[in-house]
Parts: sequence; C-alpha cells; structure tokens
Amino acid sequence: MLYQYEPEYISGQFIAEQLSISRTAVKKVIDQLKTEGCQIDSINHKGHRLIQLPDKWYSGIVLPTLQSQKLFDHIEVFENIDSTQLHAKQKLVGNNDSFLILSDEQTKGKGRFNRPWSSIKGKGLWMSLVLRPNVPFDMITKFNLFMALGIRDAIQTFSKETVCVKWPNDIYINQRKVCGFLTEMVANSDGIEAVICGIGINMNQTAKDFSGELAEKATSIRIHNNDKVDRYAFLKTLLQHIEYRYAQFLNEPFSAIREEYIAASNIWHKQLKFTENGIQFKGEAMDIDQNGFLIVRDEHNQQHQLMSADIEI
Ligand code: BTX
Repeated sequence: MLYQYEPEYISGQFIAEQLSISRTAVKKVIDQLKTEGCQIDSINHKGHRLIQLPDKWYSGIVLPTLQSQKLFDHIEVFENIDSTQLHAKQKLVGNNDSFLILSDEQTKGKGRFNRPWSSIKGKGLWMSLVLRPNVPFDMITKFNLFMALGIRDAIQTFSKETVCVKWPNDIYINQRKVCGFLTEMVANSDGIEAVICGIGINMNQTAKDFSGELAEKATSIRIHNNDKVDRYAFLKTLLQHIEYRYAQFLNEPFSAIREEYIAASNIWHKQLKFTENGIQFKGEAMDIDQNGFLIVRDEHNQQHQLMSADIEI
C-alpha cells in the first residue's frame, strides 16, 4: 500500500481498515519494514509515506505490478537461491503451469556451458520464465531471437545509450554486456513441454560492483541512466515487451523481425572470434538468414552457417 500511494502519506487507521487488521499490527509491520531498510517517513496524525525501498523484491509489490500480464499463472520470489533456472526446472515437472521465478541473489547463477553468472544481491534482475508454447522443438532457436528483441527494447527504454543485441544470447551497451540470457527446453517426440528462459540483467550496479574480468566486460543499466533504476517499473516494462514478442513468436516467422534484428545487432563489419562445437576460427559476420542462422565468412573465405556460437567481440 505504501508503494501504491507513494508519495502520499497514508494513516495507520486507513491501512488497518483496508487490510482488516488492527492498528497495532500495522505498526508492527511498518517497524519491521524499517528494520529491513525501507525508508518510511512516519508523522503523528498524518501517517506514513514511503521514501525509498531497499534493493529487494517484495512479492506484495511484484504481484500487483504484474497483475495485468497474461504470460504466466504464478510467481515465486526468493531473497536467495542457488539458481532460478535450476529451481524452475524442478518446479515445472508434473504440471502444465507457466510461471516466473525471481530472486534478489543467486549463489550458483549459471550461463551457457555452465559458466558462472555473477548475480550479486539486490543489484540485478535474476529470473527464469517457464512458458508452454505448443510448437515443435526446432522452434527453440527462433524463440531466443524474439526474446532478444524483447529484452533489448525493455533495456532501451531505461538507457540513454543505444542497446544492442549480440547474437545469440547477449545484450550489450557500448561494447559491454548488460544482460545474458539462455533458453533451455524440455521436449518429447510431440514437441516442447516447457521452455525455460533464464535472464540475467545488470540493473543497478555501479562500476565498482564489477570486479575481475567483469570490470572490463560488464555494464549495468544504471551506468547509462541518469538515476537508479526502479526495479518494479523495469520488471513491468520487461514483461510487457516479452509478452509482445512471445505473441509475435507464436504467430509469425523469424523473417517478420529479421531486419529489425539485424539492425539491432552489434556484430557487423569487424573481425570476430567464433567458437562452435569446440572449433574456433576468426571471421566476419555477414548476415542472419531467414531461419535465424548466422552466416559467417572465415579468414580463408569459407562460409559457415552457425546455429549457436560463442562470439568474442
Ligand atoms: P554466457 O555463458 O553467455 O555468459 C557467461 C559469461 O558472461 C561469463 O563467463 C562471464 O564472462 C560473463 N558474466 C558473468 N556474469 C556476468 C554479469 N553479471 N554481467 C555481465 N557479464 C557476466 C549468458 O551466459 C546467460 C546468463 C543467464 C543468467 C541467468 S540469471 C537467471 C537465470 N538463472 C541462472 O542460473 N542463469 C540464468
């Protein structure tokens, strides 16, 4: 309620009436929120006003914020988890639900090929989305391409600088990675049972939060925004864009977004290092074909069609 009424004051009496609880219970919860780091201004005879939230997901705000979305049935919010992706994979068994898993922190966040994904507490958006598209399993590559544009568009609305897609799994700002995502699936001979899209977005890190190799490689939305990013506003925007792109994925071929995807990509006109199936070579990205495969010309002028590769920029 404090978030909903911000920046107004609301009285303890009003909160108590709305929630059918006692004023003592309201006071207890407000005190607890303050110890958790919520900055709340409480004035006698006037009430309480939210000044600032801590860097934490409150399900009481996440749920109403995402109320209008139609992508999934339910949401689970954690303060700490090993990996939202691992948890999502356990939770999808034995049901047909679509759902979202969010956590403030991951202790074993994973990227592709089991690489570690840095997911420090309260700074990023670490989430896994389980969807149930009724499509053949070779559509998974196409799914990834649509998601990339959805994530790119959402980050762009919060960034002063241009946000690019780095085929097939990353989003970049100014040559640095702001987001990595991966799509895994559970399938049988009839098609896909579930798609699990794990998304890691650096939202509110400052430069000093990135150490080791990330000091050179990573960036956050905040670094390209005037201010700290409102995590709830960003989550809402992201899911709106994903919902739009998911509907597009279900109804249209990749060719419908091909030009948009090519224009959003940051891999053109430079020598790059590619690794696919353990084989490395240097070359130049030439095109993305009608199926979303990357066409590369190597140093020996040979052409390759890549389905999913690692690219060093
Ligand atoms: P990736 O394998 O393309 O990226 C991993 C590489 O990115 C690492 O080797 C490291 O160099 C770099 N890296 C690690 N952490 C960060 C970071 N926070 N920002 C920028 N660069 C980083 C991309 O894999 C897919 C990542 C998906 C992560 C999400 S988070 C929610 C979900 N749960 C989970 O365990 N994974 C997914």
